[in-house]
Parts: sequence; C-alpha cells; structure tokens
Amino acid sequence: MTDTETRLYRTMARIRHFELAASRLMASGKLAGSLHVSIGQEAVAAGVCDTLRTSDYITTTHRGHGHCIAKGGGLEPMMAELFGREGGYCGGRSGSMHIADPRAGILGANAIVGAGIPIALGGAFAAMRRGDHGVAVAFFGEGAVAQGVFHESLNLAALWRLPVVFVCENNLYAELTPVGVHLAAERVADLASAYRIPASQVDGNDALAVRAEAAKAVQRARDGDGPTLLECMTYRWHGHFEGDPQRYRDAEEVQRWKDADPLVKLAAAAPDRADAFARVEAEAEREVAEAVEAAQRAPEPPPSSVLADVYAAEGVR
Ligand SMILES: Cc1ncc(C[n+]2csc(CCOP(=O)(O)OP(=O)(O)O)c2C)c(N)n1
Ligand SMILES: [Mg+2]
Repeated sequence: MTDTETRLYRTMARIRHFELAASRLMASGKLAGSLHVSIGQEAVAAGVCDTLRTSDYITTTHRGHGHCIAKGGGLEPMMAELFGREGGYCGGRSGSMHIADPRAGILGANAIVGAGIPIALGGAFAAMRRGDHGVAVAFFGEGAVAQGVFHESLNLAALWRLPVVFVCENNLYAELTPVGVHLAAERVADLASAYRIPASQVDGNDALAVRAEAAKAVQRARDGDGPTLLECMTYRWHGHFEGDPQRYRDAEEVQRWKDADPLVKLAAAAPDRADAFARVEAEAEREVAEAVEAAQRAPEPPPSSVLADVYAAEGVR
C-alpha cells in the first residue's frame, strides 16, 4: 500500500496525462463531439475520491474525466469512449459526457448542469436503506448552484439525513460567465447553512487539504450524521471546451492559477517523495499512451447496433 501523498500524486498525474492526451487528440481532429477538461482541478477529484470505497457512489458533470479516473474508472474504456469505439464505457455511443461504471460506483457523468446532484441522493438513499454505511458524492460546478435542483437536493438530503457529500468545484466560471455575474452568494459554502448543512471552503488545488476536509465529511455521512457541503476553490487552465477562444479572461489570470498547479503544490509539500512521484508520473504517462493505442486499435461499433439500448426503438424498427 502506497502512502497517501504518492497515491494522491499518482491519481492527479493519471488525470493530467489522460486529459492532456485527450486535448491533443481533439486538436488533431481524432476525437468527435465536444470535450471539457479539468486540467488544473485534479486535486479535488483525487482528494475526495481517496476517502471513498469502491462501493461508494459518485455522480459528476460534463467535466468529469478526473472524477471517473479518481474513483477507479479504467483509462482504456474511457479513452475508447472518447474515440467512439466499441470497447468504450457506453459502446462508443456517448463520448466524453456520459461515462458511467456502476461497478466502480460511478453513477454517471451528466451533460445537464446540476442533474447529477439528485442522482447522488438516490445512491445515498439506497446505501441508507441497505444500512451498509455507504456514501455518495455529488461533484458539480458553481454554475449548478443557481439551478433549482441544487436547492431541492440540499433540502431533501438535510431532511432525510442522507449520507451524501456535495462537492462544489468553484472554478470561477460557468461557460464564459464569471461567478460574480451568475451567482448572488459570495461563497457557495454559505448557502448550506440555510438547510442546516455543515459546509466549508477549501483550497481546491491542495490535494491534502481537500482530502482532509473530505475525510471529515465522508465520516459524518458514514456515521449517519447526514450531508456536508464542500466548496473547493480551483480553476480550469483550458477553455470551457477545447477550442474555446477564451475572450472572457486574460492570460495573466490563467498564469496565476498555473503557478498554483496542484501537482507542483503536492510535490513541494512532500519533497522526500520526489523519486516516488517521478516514478508514478512516468507510469501514468505510459498507461495513458497504452490506453490511446488500445482505443485506436479497437473496432468501431457496427451500424447494426445503432438501435441497441434505445428505449423507444420499437416503433422505429
Ligand atoms: C441545464 C443546463 N443549462 C445550461 C447548460 C449549458 N452549459 C453547459 S456547461 C455550463 C456551465 C457549467 O458551469 P459550472 O457548473 O461552473 O461547471 P464548469 O464548466 O465550470 O466545470 C452550461 C451553462 C447545460 N448543459 N445544462
Ligand atoms: Mg464553473
């Protein structure tokens, strides 16, 4: 069993290299659809998921590769899905934004802003009914906080003391809109008190700090003490989507956040682990390269499969 720091660094390196590869592939025209990467935000996924069991649940968003990787999603089926290949998590029919793996507790990425939050409540409710001390985590951006479903979910989770942790990745923008324009509250964490839910705000680029706060929240949930909200302050280095011209922010702001790179931050906090970090980073890069190769070799889904898994297909046949 590796130490916490090396585990966190490994997870962040796997996310970073997966998304760097995906970004390059998208730029070179090898991937279809749209792609939202979380480069710069890796510490949130790594820190939170390090406190979870395989049987715990997560739900995520359109920017969900990191959460899926941190929760135990496979690089190969994820990459194959991005390529639209048969071996992908959804048989190549969904692309980046609907990756799910129930065996790893990944109840799904979700292209609808806020829509993953109530699904996590369902996971938490199921765990509560089973009595197995399972926990569900809902990852969402600060853009989801203005959606009614966020408030409905906090209300119900508090009333039913559901074992759920709400993790808001506040990366200061929703699409092209800065948070000060789309959210009346100054801190997302402040909204939780209206529902009598404990909350805290944490440096979302500090994997150890995220892990420490998440560990407390997850333990509360496991102990039957109900939900917690965690607001993680972070930043995406890339545009909202790959290809975004980013006219809404300036280069200095992006650079300031690049200087707060979560991987560099963890490396600085654990200088004695430098060799281990270099080893796991090289391994991550290799694993991603292998996943890309495997995905490219994988077959395309046959045209005859086009109606598979389509619920309303009867009348079409
Ligand atoms: C219900 C809904 N409204 C609008 C959109 C279009 N949309 C896609 S991503 C996004 C912004 C999301 O911002 P945030 O939740 O902060 O996540 P981030 O992209 O910053 O990770 C919007 C408005 C959508 N997908 N779903
Ligand atoms: Mg955002």
